[in-house]
Formats: sequence, structure tokens, C-alpha cells
Amino acid sequence: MIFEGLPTTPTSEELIDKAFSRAARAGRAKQGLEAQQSMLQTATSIVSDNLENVVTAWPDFGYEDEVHPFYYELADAVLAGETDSPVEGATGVDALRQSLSEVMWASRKAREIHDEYQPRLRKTDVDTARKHRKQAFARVADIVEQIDDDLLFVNAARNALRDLPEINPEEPTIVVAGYPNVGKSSFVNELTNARGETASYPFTTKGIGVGHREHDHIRYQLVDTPGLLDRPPEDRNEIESQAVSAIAHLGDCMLVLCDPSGEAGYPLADQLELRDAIAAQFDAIPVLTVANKVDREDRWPDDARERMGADREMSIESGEGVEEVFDAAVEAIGHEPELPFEG
Ligand SMILES: Nc1nc2c(ncn2[C@@H]2O[C@H](COP(=O)(O)OP(=O)(O)OP(=O)(O)O)[C@@H](O)[C@H]2O)c(=O)[nH]1
Ligand SMILES: [Mg+2]
Repeated sequence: MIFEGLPTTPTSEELIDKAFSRAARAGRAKQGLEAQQSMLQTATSIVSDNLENVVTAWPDFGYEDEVHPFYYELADAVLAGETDSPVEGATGVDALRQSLSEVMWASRKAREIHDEYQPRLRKTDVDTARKHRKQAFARVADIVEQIDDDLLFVNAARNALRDLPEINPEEPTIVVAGYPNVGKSSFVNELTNARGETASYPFTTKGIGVGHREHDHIRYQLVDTPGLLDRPPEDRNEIESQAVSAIAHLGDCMLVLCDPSGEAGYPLADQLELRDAIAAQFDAIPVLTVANKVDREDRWPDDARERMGADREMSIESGEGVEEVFDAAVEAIGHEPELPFEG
């Protein structure tokens, strides 16, 4: 996961303390002008290097090669729920990028202060040099304090993003949608090793289920999306909608599960409306309608089949048709392994 292993971001106070205490130590090891020069060098390079490291630890959001659109939008959704950005009006990844560029600005500024004061610590008396060096320190501290909010925001972003569960946007992915209780989790668990394992994301209180299954030596990812693709688009809040658009970059095939009996509390008409809305939003990938719980066919409305026009029917309870649904999804994806240097 690309946001794993991001280091903690120091606060401005921590950074200033570190820079100045190291500088003091470096100064004590030398005498006269050299001590002042060494202090300036140490403090400015600690500030500059540490701030640069804060920025370079992050992938470059400007390049799709570095941040897959799925992760970009996912981060956008996660950060939308994050602490206020210090940048007026900025939200999500945009806010993070702006704070990172403020941090980069401060890093450069510290280096400039070094270059500006360095000559003033030469060919002069120690008292004058000390005065200049102190002035340089005050300016460095001022710069770092100016980005105090940005450092806090970058750290909050890091904390929010680093524990995102493993979903690999490069793997062919089957997304499972449908109203609550239609059998989404049962389906993913039946076909994969997921066994009810769920991954919690900050934008939904229900865990996202992820399982894997091989077919012809290709690993498919099955993603169960409770709390997101389980109700009409107009019932989603802004963050949930953003998470859904992240899923649009992830999915290669969409399965909309229905329980035609409507016994779970959602009439078939509503379920089909959701199916149509999903088909419209995910028009770039195949969307298959799957009628589940065929073992309870006796409770289906008489015209259920006609109205659904389902691509497949199955019963997770009896096992009937379940493998076939997976095969149909695989076929719809028509995934061919990408061979490098071919053609
Ligand atoms: N009779 C019958 N029951 C089923 C079938 N598939 C799932 N169920 C039951 O339906 C209930 C709901 O199944 P889940 O897999 O939890 O449904 P879900 O879509 O994940 O529900 P949410 O996570 O709430 O969105 C469970 O009690 C399952 O045992 C089926 O084919 N036949
Ligand atoms: Mg579920």
C-alpha cells in the first residue's frame, strides 16, 4: 500500500528544538568564528533536510504512475473527513498537496538563510558573528513556525492514510454491490479466503470486505462494499460519493446482487432502481445482475424474472450457481495478463 510506512511528521516546535540543540552541541565543539559557522550550518541543514524528507516521503500525487487514480480518490475521500486544512478553501488531496508545498517552501527558505548569513560569519569579530548567527536563527524559527499548521495537517493526513487496508488497484477486481442483506458478504466469503474479514475505512462504518481467488493463474480481487453501493446514490453523503468514485477506478466488473423476495425489507423495485443507477455510473465496466437466494424462489413475485432480466441466478445457501457467477464475472472482464515487451 502506497501510504504505508510514511514517517511521523515533526511539529514545528520539535523541529526547532532539535535544530537548535544540535546546533548548540556543534558550537561547543568549536571555537570562535568556526563555532558560529558550525551552528548556522547545523541548524539550517537540520531544518531544511527534515522538511524536505517530510515532503519526499509522500508519493507525487501529480503523477498517475506514482498514485493510481483509485488511491488518489480514496485519499481524497479519507482526507475530506480529516482535520481542517490550514489552506483556505482547500480540501482532500488538494489540501495535502498545498501543505506539502508550503513545507517544501520552508525547506528551501532555511537553505537560503544559510547562504545569506554564511558570508557574514567570516572575516569579522566573534561578537558580530554571534549577532548575525542569532538573527539567522530567529528567521529560521520564524519560517518553521509559519508552517506549524501545515505540519500538523500533513501528520493528520499521514495518520488517516497509513492504515488503509490492502486493496490492490492493479489486480482485476470484481466489485459486489446490492442492498443490505442480499448476500454480498456471504458471496465473497463463499468464493474466497475472506471468511468475513473486513477492512475498516474511515468513510463507512461498515467494513469493506476483500477476498482473493485464482482463476487460470490470475488472482482476482473481490470487494464487498456495504455502506457505499447498498443504497441509492442520492442517499450518499459527499464523502461516500467520493469513495464510490474511487471504486469506479478500481472495479473491472460489477455484480449487483438482488434478493427478489424483498424479505430483507427492500422491495425488488428499489433494488432494480439501484442496479440501474449503478449501471449508469459504472458504464465503463460490465455490470451483471445476479438474483440470489433462488432456494427461496417460492417467495419471489410471479413476474420477478421478467422484471430483473438477471444475468445469473444463484443460491449461496445451496451453492447452486455460485461458481458460475464468478466465472461469468471473469469472462466479462476478459482479463488477459499483461505481458511486457509484447507486440
Ligand atoms: N436462503 C438464503 N439465504 C441467504 C442466501 N445468501 C445469503 N443468505 C442469508 O442472507 C443474510 C444476509 O447475508 P449477507 O451476506 O450478510 O448479506 P450482505 O449483503 O452482506 O448484507 P450487508 O452486509 O448488511 O449489506 C444472511 O443471513 C445469509 O445467511 C441464499 O442464497 N439463500
Ligand atoms: Mg455484508
